[in-house]
Amino acid sequence: MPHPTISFRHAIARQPARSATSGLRAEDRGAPDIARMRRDHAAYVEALEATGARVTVLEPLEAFPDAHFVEDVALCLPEGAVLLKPGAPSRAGEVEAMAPALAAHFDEIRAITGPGTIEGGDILVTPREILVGLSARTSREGAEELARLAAPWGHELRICQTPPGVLHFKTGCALLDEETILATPRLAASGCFAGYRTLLTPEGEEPAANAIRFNDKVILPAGFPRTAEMLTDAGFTVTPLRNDEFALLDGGMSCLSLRF
Ligand code: CIR
Repeated sequence: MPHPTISFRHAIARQPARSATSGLRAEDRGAPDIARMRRDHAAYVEALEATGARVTVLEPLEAFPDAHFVEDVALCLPEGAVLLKPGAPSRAGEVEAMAPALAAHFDEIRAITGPGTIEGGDILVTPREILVGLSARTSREGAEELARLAAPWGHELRICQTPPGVLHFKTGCALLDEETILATPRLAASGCFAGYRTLLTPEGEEPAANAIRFNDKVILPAGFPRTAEMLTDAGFTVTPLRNDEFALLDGGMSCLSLRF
């Protein structure tokens, strides 16, 4: 049976802007439909709220097409928040826009100043450590600066590698409970989850790994029935949510919220 996990009382999300049609993507598979994207975003917020959490939904930012992927610009820890430094130049200005929302919840806010870069999608916080996957967006210098900022709060950071060609570390993994990680076989094969219990996405269902455990739910992108069944059999309560539009922009379930 799943172990109890850290509970979340708040989340911050941001509505997609009309400019989201020009969001970054590794491969152009067509522009997302904004109306559908907003409907799916609303369903996501509702799913978080249904667990009893309060969700702050920020206004769209037309100047920043990827700004609804709020996870990448900040890290929320129990002791305080860290403003990050995206590796995508077009996303740099999103950080400043997030600061006021964090100030409403955190007394202590630190900031990555560079020269390294680090995006939240590359950070997996577990009860024992902070795992950071180096990627095209997250540099060793960025990870090391985060390690220095988080150490006085009692957090240890371990540097891993996001597989080449994969946008973010958490594109391929999610923390399901205090000791269990859902991961793609490719990411798990790197050995970075040694000491954890891992559940692997079945072949062909790798995008399902971009999931989140939020209070009593595992929120999973819809369309991955074998993963959903595996998690249900393992004792988790699974909530599948449509993710087609966000997937066109390389987004999954974790990137749409900051959770604390
Ligand atoms: C980007 O390339 O930055 C966005 N289109 C997608 C960001 C997804 N973020 C995440 O998985 N944490």
